[in-house]
Amino acid sequence: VHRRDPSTESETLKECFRFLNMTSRSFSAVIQELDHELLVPISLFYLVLRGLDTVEDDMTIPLSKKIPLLRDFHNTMEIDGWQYHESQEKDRELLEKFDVVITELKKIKPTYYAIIKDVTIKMGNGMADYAQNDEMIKSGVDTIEEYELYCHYVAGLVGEGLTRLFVASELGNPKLAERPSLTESMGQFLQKTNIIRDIREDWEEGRRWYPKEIWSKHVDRWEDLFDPKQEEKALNCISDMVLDALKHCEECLFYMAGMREQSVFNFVAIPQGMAIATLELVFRNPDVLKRNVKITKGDACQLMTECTQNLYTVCEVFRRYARRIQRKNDPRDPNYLNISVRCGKIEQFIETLYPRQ
Ligand code: PS7
Ligand code: MN
Ligand code: MN
Ligand code: MN
Ligand code: MN
Ligand code: MN
Repeated sequence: VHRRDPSTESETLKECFRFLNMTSRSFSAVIQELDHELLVPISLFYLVLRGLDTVEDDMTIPLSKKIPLLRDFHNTMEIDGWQYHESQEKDRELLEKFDVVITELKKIKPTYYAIIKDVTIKMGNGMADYAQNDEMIKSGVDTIEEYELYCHYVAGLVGEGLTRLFVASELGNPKLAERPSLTESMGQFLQKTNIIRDIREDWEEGRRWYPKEIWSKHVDRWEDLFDPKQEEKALNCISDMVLDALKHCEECLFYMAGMREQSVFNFVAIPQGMAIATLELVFRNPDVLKRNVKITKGDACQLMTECTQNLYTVCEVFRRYARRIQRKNDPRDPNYLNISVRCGKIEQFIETLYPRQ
């Protein structure tokens, strides 16, 4: 069922949907299948955060301009006619015509608007705290705690905002709002996967999100991860990062068990399924150190089918990829045993949800 009805849409809203299709590969389709009540609010939520992220990612904007832009974005998104023409990023057209998003934001229910604004305040300030720059002597994150705080700002808060929208619209189980750690895990799992996969691209752009607390166990200098002679150590470092991301799986499955509406279930489950498949793809894969890897179209299609059914089929996806990670696990990896135990725990958890006789 297609929930959009273009005949009732204003020109500015049509433009917003064009931006949604232009800027998001994985989210645009699932967002547009959402229940009518949340379709426009979540599309605009996405575009606001995409605008903020376009500023964050643009390494041609000096920090003296970028930091105030990020910190003030929640005020900026209320200024009629506001546009930004100084970005060099791929999605710069969104900022160049951001006034259409502002126009449409003013039409949504105040409850929904307040949630979007609250997340924008917190995310913009968090991004500003972590803004990196190549002239900086100390660049990148040091501890796992700092790494998780960054993931909280850019993804945990999205989860929080979405959960508040699901509950406010009565499409989500109100009990979810009482379990912030489940919501946080949903965001952490997606963001950590993105960071693990983007190691090479982020480094080429002058950013480093892997925490020193993890990579320094494997190499002396960050650059050594990209030295072909030290490939084995780099793969062990990626394993360490994958092991850390896998700790969120059980809470993600638990969160998804709380969904009560099919379009919302699909919207939350598809990205999670893509994430576990991506973790399996990057695990012990030397290509990650050289270029951006992506799951195949065929795998993505199968995942879409499986993640739009029910919790059981999503559990099957998690179990399949946990087993594939087990199979690729290398006894020479210092985390061999930890990874094996972690994958076993995920399988056990699924077993408790759906016991076999
Ligand atoms: C469902 C409880 C409002 C739908 C969905 C734009 C993707 C872009 O792509 O390295 O490598 O450049 O710069 C929890 C989505 C977390 C976020 C974070 C799930 C908004 C989104 C802005 C919570 C998505 C995780 C930056 C920040 O990384 O990316 C539930 C909707 C979700 C946007 C994502 C992305 C961060 C990001 P890239 P970056
Ligand atoms: Mn980005
Ligand atoms: Mn970013
Ligand atoms: Mn321009
Ligand atoms: Mn990234
Ligand atoms: Mn990027």
